[in-house]
Amino acid sequence: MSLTDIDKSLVKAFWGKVSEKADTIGHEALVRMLLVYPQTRIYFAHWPDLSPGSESVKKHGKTVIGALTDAVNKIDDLVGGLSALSDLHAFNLRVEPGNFKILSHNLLVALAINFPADFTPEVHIAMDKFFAAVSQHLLRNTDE
Ligand code: HEG
Repeated sequence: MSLTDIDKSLVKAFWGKVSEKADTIGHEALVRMLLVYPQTRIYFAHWPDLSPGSESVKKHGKTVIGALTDAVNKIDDLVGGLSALSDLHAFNLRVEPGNFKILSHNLLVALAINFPADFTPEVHIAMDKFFAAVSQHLLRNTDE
């Protein structure tokens, strides 16, 4: 399911608001992912501390949100925009596909909690499709 022009403008407008709380969103989404879906912890076993508020979790929350902001800015060329990250996740980290759905779900939860009024069903659909598109490109860097 590809992003329509309407989806793209909803994502851009909503992400504009998100930027004021970007680090909180990244941190909350990761915290939930690691607590609610503990099978995801295996990828971060090399961190000294995986608990909420730890330096590693906070730092990675910022990293993921930064990459998503980048992707919003390159929403018309996700293939090119995400190619380096795609190689990392597919070949180096070998993240199993199901984990992208888990992270996307937790991002949606964090967004809904922090922006209850702006997170309308239309925005929900657009963000869901956006995360699915980003995940797809991180899993396989082609536009087949
Ligand atoms: Mg990934 C590193 C973004 C899903 C596990 N992830 C990174 C980095 C970015 C990023 C920007 C740093 C890249 C670098 O150092 O050059 N990740 C990113 C996005 C998404 C995603 C945008 C999906 C929306 N990552 C993801 C998932 C897992 C995962 C689902 C596993 C559950 N990422 C992962 C790990 C690292 C990164 C283990 C290395 C972390 C570290 O060692 O600090």
